[in-house]
Amino acid sequence: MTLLFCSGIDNAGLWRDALRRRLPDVTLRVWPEVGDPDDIDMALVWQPPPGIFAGLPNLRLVMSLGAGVETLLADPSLPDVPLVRMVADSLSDDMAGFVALQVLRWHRHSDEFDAAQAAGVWRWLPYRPAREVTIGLLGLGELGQAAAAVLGALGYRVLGWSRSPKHLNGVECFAGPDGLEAMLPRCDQLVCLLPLTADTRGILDRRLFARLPAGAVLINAGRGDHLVEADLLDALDCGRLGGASLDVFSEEPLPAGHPFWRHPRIRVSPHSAAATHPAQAVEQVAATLAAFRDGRPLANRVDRGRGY
Ligand code: NDP
Ligand code: OXD
Repeated sequence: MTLLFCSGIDNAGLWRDALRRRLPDVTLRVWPEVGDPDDIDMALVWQPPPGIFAGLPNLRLVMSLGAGVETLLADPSLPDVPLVRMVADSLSDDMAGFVALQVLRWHRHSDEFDAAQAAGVWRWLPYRPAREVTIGLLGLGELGQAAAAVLGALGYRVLGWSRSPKHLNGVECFAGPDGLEAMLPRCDQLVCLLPLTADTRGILDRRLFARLPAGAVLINAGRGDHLVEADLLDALDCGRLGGASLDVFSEEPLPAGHPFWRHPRIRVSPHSAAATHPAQAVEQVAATLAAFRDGRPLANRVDRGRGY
């Protein structure tokens, strides 16, 4: 088996070490040093150059280094072979931690206290008990469920929305368009952990913001194209929304001079909510390759019809 690794951001050296240790019988090539393209039968990629697959005629399996696969699905050169996305406990832990960090930051006046400290002012501010604060999650998959568990452990009331109906301990679950309409007016903070698909693109728009309680907070760690940027700016500027934490953007890196950088009610992070750590994620790669070799069903296989 010959595996091509291609990522502009993941550390190829760490991945090489992890793969060699865990899968010594797999031959590794690191983009752009492909060698003979006919040798490559598997690829492990994050946002590879568009069209990359056209030059790999013997590819039998593609694995995504990320959980979201919208970029791969949009590449017409992607062959009709199994596509497996990243699911790892460490990714879920990281995302749950990011969501908790942002929820607490807005709920517990973290920015106001930073500003007060900078001014040398002792400033007490009231806050509601966590059990009276409701957090809505858009997406109840691997990451949404991990976030729900941590928020629940912190005492928050957790609501969650998915495409198919669910029953989850400690989460009041909603599904489908009617479920969303019912959930939104109850959310003090709304967290987007959806995949980007034709159905979810632009979902965070003025219509959705109008359904939230006045002053609600938005946290987007899904994809930048879930958000209609101009609608967010309007909603913040008129007070409909109280703040936003944004980890993902339509254009990444977020361009210099973009209004999000300096908006007083927006907190920007550089697509760092959850990372794929090689030492942990290599276990999923190994499990996928073992199942593939044995002809067993592949876990975390992307359903191309659904788009995630
Ligand atoms: P999953 O596929 O496990 O979960 C997706 C969830 O979204 C499911 O609950 C699914 O519903 C729901 N969903 C999808 N489409 C719709 C729809 N039209 N209406 C309602 N619900 C819908 O994905 P993950 O949790 O693993 O990842 C989610 C996303 O998080 C990724 O696609 C990626 O975009 C983003 N991400 C961001 C990172 C970051 O660092 N910022 C890191 C990793 C991922 P159902 O359960 O019914 O299928
Ligand atoms: C992912 C991501 O999809 O990092 O894993 O956004």
